[in-house]
Amino acid sequence: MTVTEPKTSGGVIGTRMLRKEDPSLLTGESKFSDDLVIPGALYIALLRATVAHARIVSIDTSAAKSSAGVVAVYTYDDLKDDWAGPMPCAWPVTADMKNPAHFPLANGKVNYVGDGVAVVVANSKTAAIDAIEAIEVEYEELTPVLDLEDSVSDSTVIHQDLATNSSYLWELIPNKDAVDEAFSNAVHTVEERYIQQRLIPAAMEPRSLVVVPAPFGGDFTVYTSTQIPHILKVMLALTLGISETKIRVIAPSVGGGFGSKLNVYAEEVLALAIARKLRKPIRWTEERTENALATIHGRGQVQDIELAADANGKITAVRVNILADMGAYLQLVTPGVPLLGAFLYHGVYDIPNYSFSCTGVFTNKTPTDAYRGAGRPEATYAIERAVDALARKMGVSAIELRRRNFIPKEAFPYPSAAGLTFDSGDYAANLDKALSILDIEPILAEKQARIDAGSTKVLGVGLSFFVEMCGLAPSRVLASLNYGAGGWEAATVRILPTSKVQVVTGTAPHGQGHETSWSMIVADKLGISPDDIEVLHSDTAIAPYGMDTYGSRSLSVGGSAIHLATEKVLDKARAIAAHQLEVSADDLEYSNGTFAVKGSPEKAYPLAAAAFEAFTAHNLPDGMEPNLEASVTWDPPNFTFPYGSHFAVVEVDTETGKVELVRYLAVDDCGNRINPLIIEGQIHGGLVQGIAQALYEEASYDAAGNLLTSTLADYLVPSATEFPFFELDHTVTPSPTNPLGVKGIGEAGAIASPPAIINAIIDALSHLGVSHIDMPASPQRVWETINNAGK
Ligand code: MCN
Repeated sequence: MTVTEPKTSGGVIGTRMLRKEDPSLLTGESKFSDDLVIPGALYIALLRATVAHARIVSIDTSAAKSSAGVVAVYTYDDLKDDWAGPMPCAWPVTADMKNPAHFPLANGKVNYVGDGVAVVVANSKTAAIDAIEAIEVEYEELTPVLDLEDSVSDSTVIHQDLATNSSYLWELIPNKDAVDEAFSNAVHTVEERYIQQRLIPAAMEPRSLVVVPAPFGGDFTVYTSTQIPHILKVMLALTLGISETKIRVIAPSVGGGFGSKLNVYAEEVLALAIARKLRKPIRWTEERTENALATIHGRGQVQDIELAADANGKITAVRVNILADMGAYLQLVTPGVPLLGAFLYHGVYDIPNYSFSCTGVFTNKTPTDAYRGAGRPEATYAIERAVDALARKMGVSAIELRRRNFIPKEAFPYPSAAGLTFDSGDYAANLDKALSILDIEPILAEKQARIDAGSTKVLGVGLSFFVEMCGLAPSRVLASLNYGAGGWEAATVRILPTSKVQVVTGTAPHGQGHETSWSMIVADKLGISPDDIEVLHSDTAIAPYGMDTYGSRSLSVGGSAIHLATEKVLDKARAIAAHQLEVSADDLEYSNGTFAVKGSPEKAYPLAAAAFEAFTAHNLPDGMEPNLEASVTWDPPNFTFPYGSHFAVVEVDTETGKVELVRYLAVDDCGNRINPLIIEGQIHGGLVQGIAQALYEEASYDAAGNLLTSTLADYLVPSATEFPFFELDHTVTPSPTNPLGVKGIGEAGAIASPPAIINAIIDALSHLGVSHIDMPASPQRVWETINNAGK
């Protein structure tokens, strides 16, 4: 694939079109799973473990069973024949990866606070929740394993049958000797340890589902708040032993996922199993505290990173060892999350020698899995902090050191030492643009003036220059990583007899504005109004297959499939027009909904006429099938590699430790831009989540393994008032790996921002001897760091 410019002419791509989705979302017309009115539905509620690690001695459900409104109460033993196998993990990263059997309800032992112990089925939500209280469970408590390094020592083993807490060791060490040699010859080295705290995704809409059995025929419709209706359908079929043809999954409007709804959850399996057993609709919506306990967490790593550099600061090697917290069980893609970062610990730098290893370990905590950026924020944080540490050690500016090490633009497509091929980039130009906007000199002067005046409000500037791999695909590369699904995407474009257009996509948007973007792609190509285009998605009965939405893949893979299907349908329309005009298709040019003979514009044939002709099929070219419709399944040849410079300017109060974000500038490059308004919204959202990781959020546990941050009063999700207005700009290096020349943007903000903030805080405090601080940089932690500096 060598396309470097989008083949667009319609003037729609690149415009700030308002999102088509918003009027119905803002007026409440859009329906979420919990809004659906399903007569006769029963409700389920789960009794969850209140201890982190314990054997279940007994469960007494008798009182619950006789509670008002209760239809049934089930434990593992009651349902063990209702599923065909354990909960799925679709990413066995190594052949010998250890994966404990994980069932929707605990089998004799609980492994984290929140683990499901029993399920009540009742005729109202309140009756189900009340009956939960009546279940008596006797536990024999075991020592909880909470710390990653304690876990590795195996002093207490969580899953006895595995005989170890280590799930896997995954290594990417293309040439160990060369790495060792680079470190022996290095003039400068840094050796850093960073902690990636656990985060709670906290989507605004909690998880919610309704399973409706058909009155006859054994079919089920599963309405669920998911990012992956297609993958979920396959997984539910396999886990429950139900023919895939009998399951239809519909994701109605979904109020955010951020990776947490890229999963198969116990409640989905339980609801379907119980609906099958009782032949009744079953519904469930999680409480906010259940969301904190029983929806996956993100991050959770201890990162050791070392850099070797020559006298000039040219980095010659990077060596990384990670301990990754799997939590109590492996969810759908838990083990693979660190691998999504494994190839990026050299960042945007031309580092010839690379060594990465990751040990995935179990703890008695909520399972982890993909959270916005999944692996790539971790990698970016480590390399961008380590480069700053090296610059401090060498006494050169962090900006200058980055310039000395950038992959030069002439080197693209760039074969990285980690084994990827970076598609395109011009990092120096992007940094130049950011610096021209930032105007750093007055900020540095003010910073120094405040230090000289002995001010307690000090300033710092932090830079993070990120690159990520997204647009998850190609299938063959995902196969080499043992990922259990493809990376392609499917699209159908139909021009209907009335010349309205239907687009069917396999992507599953949950806040990303696909209905708008996909309409724009088709409108641009066909020269029609985006309002005449309807996008159908997130229903497995409408789109037979798709690979869903995650990994900032939807535009570069799904959008490209739509673009190609539109070209294909236009070719068919062109053939119809040529037949009607009795000319060769090559003699026709197309613009704004009409084919015309080149040089004779009066000889014209509208697209609308072709659409109607394809419907009546009265006079089609010989052998042509009726209907104006085309389908494409697109599997790109490579990932895409968006990048950008992010600058944070912070003011730190040295007396209270409070950090105030004064400015935040992001200059992103996501290749060609379909809708700048949506792009900016995506960057804003990502930035808020990344900055929240740096400053506010942490899933904290006590020594017994209780989650201390299980409400939004304790878990500090910031709001708009915590942020300055973000300054955004961009550069454009089209990706040569897809026909639109686009790269993903959905995760960029969350990937880039944490190191920008922490580097800025360290910059503000370095004159006090501070060279390290962990996230979140809460006022208390900053204050303690200042007071411990130099001790
Ligand atoms: N876009 C564009 N031009 C580009 C790149 C993107 O106009 N060059 C537009 C796309 O057309 C699309 C949107 O930006 O409308 C995001 O596209 P893309 O980067 O392909 O990402 P996905 O659509 O695959 O979304 C997934 C990504 C991920 S992985 C997480 S996590 C995330 C995110 O999107 N979760 C979100 N954004 C979110 N936004 C909301 N509101 N809620 C979430 O849960």
